Amino acid sequence: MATNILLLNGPNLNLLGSREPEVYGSATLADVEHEAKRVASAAGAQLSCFQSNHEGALIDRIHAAKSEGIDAIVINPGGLTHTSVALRDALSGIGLPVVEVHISNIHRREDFRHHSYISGIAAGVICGLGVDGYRVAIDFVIKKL
Ligand code: CA2
Repeated sequence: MATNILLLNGPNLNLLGSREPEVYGSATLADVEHEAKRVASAAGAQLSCFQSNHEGALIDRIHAAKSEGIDAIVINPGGLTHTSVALRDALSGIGLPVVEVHISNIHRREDFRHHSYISGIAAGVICGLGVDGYRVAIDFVIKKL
């Protein structure tokens, strides 16, 4: 059976490519999702995508993942990274491997971005590689998890 990956993006990542290109680059979320599907498909895996600006919608999608046969989650939780115990509990509650991705290097930015509630339950964390980090995470999930 093909590896089944869920790519999640949190609040404001729908704005990719439209503002702050110096921080987040010029690729749009549609570009990121298209490339993620291409990379997964080339490796014989399946990938579905979901973005929401709502914490509860992300948590509902995470809960549904288990019964849908998802094998691993790649997530950029956006600003919820630094605030959401609930998102962490949802991810740890379903027991699937998680890779956390940040486009920017959160450790070079404001102090409040240095702590992640997600990293402690993630198999791996990628930050600062721009949108290439999504591809690295997907490659890792397919080859190692
Ligand atoms: O570097 C990342 O990927 C972040 O997860 C992005 C979050 C930020 O709160 C995290 O600290 C780091 C913000 C996403 C907002 O994305 C935008 C994209 C374009 C324009 C405006 C916001």
